[in-house]
Amino acid sequence: MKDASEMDLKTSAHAILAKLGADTAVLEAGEMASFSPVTGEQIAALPVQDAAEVASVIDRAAQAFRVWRKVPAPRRGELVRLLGEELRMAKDDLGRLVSIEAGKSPSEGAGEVQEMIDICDFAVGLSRQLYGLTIATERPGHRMMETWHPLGVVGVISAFNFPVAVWSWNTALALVCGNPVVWKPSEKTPLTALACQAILDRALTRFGDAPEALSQVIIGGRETGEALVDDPRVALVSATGSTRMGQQVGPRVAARFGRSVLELGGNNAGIVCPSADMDMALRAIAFGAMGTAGQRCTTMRRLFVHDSVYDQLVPGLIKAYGSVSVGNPLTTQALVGPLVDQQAFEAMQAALAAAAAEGGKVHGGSRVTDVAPDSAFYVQPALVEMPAQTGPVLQETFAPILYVMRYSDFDDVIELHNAVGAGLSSSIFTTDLRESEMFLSAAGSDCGIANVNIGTSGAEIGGAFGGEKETGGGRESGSDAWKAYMRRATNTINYSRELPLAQGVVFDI
Ligand code: UN1
Repeated sequence: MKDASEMDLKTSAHAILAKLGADTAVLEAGEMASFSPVTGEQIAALPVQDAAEVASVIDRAAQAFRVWRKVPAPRRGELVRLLGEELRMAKDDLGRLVSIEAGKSPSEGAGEVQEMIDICDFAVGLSRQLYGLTIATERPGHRMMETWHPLGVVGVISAFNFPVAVWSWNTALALVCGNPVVWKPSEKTPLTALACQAILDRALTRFGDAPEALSQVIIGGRETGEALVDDPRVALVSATGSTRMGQQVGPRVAARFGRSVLELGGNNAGIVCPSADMDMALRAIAFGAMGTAGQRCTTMRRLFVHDSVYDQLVPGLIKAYGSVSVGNPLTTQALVGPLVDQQAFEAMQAALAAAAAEGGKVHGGSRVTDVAPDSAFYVQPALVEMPAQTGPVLQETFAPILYVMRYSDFDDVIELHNAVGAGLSSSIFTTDLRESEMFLSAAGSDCGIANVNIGTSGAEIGGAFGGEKETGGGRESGSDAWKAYMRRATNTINYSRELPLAQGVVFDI
C-alpha cells in the first residue's frame, strides 16, 4: 500500500473516509463536484438532496426529537462524551481531511479538530448545568422558577473555512440540550461533513439506545439550504457564512417565527497604540491577518497604527509579508496555504485594484504560481497602506488583505474602528491601562469579541462566539450560548390554600 503522501488527494481523502467508517459508495455517485484547494483537483462528486428529500430528513429528525427530549440531560451528555473520545482517536485523520478539503496547514487542521474536542468537553459539563433561576414571587405561598426545555430540530448551515468546528459547536450544544441536528455543510466541504457524521455514528453505536436520525447531513446547494431554512419543524437555524447569506436566511426564518443564530461576516480591526509591545504586536498581527490565508471570519482585515510608532512597526510588517512562506500545506511547512478557489482569488484582486484606486499602496498580493498546478490559487498575502478608511476597506473580502492606516487621536480611532458594517472581533495593542479599558468599555469597541494584546482570531470555545451589527448578533459555543438551543418556561406554583392574584387584582366570584 502506498504511503498517504504518495497518493493523489482524491484517493487519500476517500481512504480517510473509509477508515472512519463513512459510506464511500456515494463519493462519486452524484453531480455535485468538490475540489481540493491544495491542487484544484476534483476529489468527489456527491448526490444532492432535493427539497422533498430534505423534508423527509426533517421528518425523521422531528421523530428523533420526541424521544431525545425525554432522555435526561446528563445521559445526553454521555453521547457527547463519547463523541469527544471518538474525535480524539480520529484527530489526525480528520485534521488531514480538513487540510485536503479546506487547504489548512496540518497545525490548523489539527487545531480545528481540537476545537471540536474542547466543545465536547464543555458540553459534557454543561449537560449537568442547564440551570434555571428560582425567582422571588410577590404572592404568599407561591414559588416561581424557570425551566429550560429542549427546543426542537436544529438546522446547521456552515461555511467552508471552518468545515468541522462550527458543526461541533452547534451539535455538541444541541445534543446535550435535547435537540436533533440536520446539517447542511458548505458545497465546498462536503467530505469533512461525511467524516463527522461517521465519527458521530461510531459514538452513537457505543451509546446504544439513542433514537435514529439524531444527526443527519444533507448535501447540496441553495435549494437544499432553503428547504431547511423554510421548514417550520426546524426550530432553530444556526447559519455561518456571508452577510449576504444571512440577509436571506434571517428574514425567512423570522417570517415563520423560527429562531436563528447568525454568525456572518467580520471586518475585524486591530489598533496599535504608542505604548504597545511592538514585537508581540507584529507577531499577533501576522497570524491574525495572514493565518488561514485570511479566510477566517475573525481574520484581521484593518489595522490602525499610531503616527508615532508607524515607522517602527509597519516596515517590519511589510518585511514579514514579503518573506512569509506560501505553499502546499500537505507537502511543505508553509504558513500560508491556498485560497479556496478562483472566485476568491478574483475577489481579492478586485479589492486590491479598488484599494489602489483609492490611493492605497499595495505590498504583495500577487498570485504564487510555482507551488501548485494552475487549478489551485495561492497568493502572497497583501498589506495595503491606505490614506483613509474608504472603498474596499469597508467591506469583508475573504482573502489575506490587511489595510493599514495611521491615526493620531484615540477617540477618533475608536470612531473609525466602529465605522464599518460588521461587528465580530477586534483588538488593541497597548500597555496603557486607560486605553485598554476605554477600548473594552461601553464607549469602546462595538464588537462581540474585544481583545487586548492578542489578535482578533483564534478564540477559545469557553467564551460566547459571535458579533453585532452585520455579523448577525448570534452567539455560539461557550458561556450561556446554550440558551439559544432551549426554550424557557416560567413556572409559578401555588402551594397555599388561597388564590391571591398578582398586582393586587381582585376578582371575587
Ligand atoms: C470562523 O472563521 O468562522 O476564533 C470561526 C477563531 C476560531 C473560529 C473561527 N476559533 O478564529
